[in-house]
Amino acid sequence: MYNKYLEVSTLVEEAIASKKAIVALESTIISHGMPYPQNVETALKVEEIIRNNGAIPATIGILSGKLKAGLSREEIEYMGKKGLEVAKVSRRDLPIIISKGMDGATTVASTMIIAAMAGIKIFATGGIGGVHRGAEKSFDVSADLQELAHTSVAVVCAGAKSILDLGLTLEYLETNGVTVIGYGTDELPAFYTRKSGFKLEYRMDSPMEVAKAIKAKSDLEFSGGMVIANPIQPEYQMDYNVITKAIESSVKEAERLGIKGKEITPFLLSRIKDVTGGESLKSNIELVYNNAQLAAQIAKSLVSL
Ligand code: PSU
Ligand code: MN
Repeated sequence: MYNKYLEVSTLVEEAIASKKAIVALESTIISHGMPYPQNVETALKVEEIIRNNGAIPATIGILSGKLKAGLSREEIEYMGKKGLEVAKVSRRDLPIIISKGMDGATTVASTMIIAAMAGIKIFATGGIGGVHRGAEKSFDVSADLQELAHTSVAVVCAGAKSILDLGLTLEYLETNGVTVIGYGTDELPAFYTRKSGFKLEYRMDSPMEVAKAIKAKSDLEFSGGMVIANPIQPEYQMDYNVITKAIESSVKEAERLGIKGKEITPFLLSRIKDVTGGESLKSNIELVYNNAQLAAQIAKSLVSL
């Protein structure tokens, strides 16, 4: 019944069959979002957090052209070690990676596609892609946003980094009918900081409230995702001025070097980490843990409805 390119691990398949709570995880955050070995440690700990919160993790990636839902520990290690050598795969890249039998790390967009194929409804990550600053000239809008418009997977994230234009990102999501829920907050979190100054229309304060909204969308037979924006824990957030300066200098450096397209997000992430002396990496790791925990709780609530 599955798509012929999809391979679901035994554990995930069993969880799907018995209607257990499952949380999908992406692999670009492993290969392109963090350095080795922290990337592998984080990916494995995230899975553990999901299990400890009563759900089954399904890390998603592409190996030898197969779309994998449920990577093994060894496969996660392999992706993490290969790092930037693994292709970063979004929707447009999928046909090529499959037909050539290549390995690929999945972004939010392609992780949503594979999760939906496998029947997984909740996905935890760090930050989503969005409308880049200067998009009025560059037209750089992440394919993640179009995927959120069409593919029915709810994404728990810490908002989006201010390497993006957060105002335009929210407008784009609104136009495309994507519901954005602030979890315990009235504004869009800016990844490293709890606040961004951009107000959100909807706030929810419990996993069950979120699960009910996801169920209502599915009952309406509306296709498309949802964004659950979960602010970083107060103790791990960064100083607003420090991170703003780091982002601004990194964006300028990317412009100076003429970095564009799919390279820009990984470039900015690694540059910000260097400029902040690794402090941003620590925050990044902690907020992913926080999102994994919430996603597991939402997934559990959802299966109980
Ligand atoms: N934002 C982060 N960390 C990440 C990414 C985004 O804070 O690792 C990754 C995700 O995989 C996301 C992708 O889907 O970058 C977006 O890339 P682009 O802007 O090229 O669409
Ligand atoms: Mn882009």
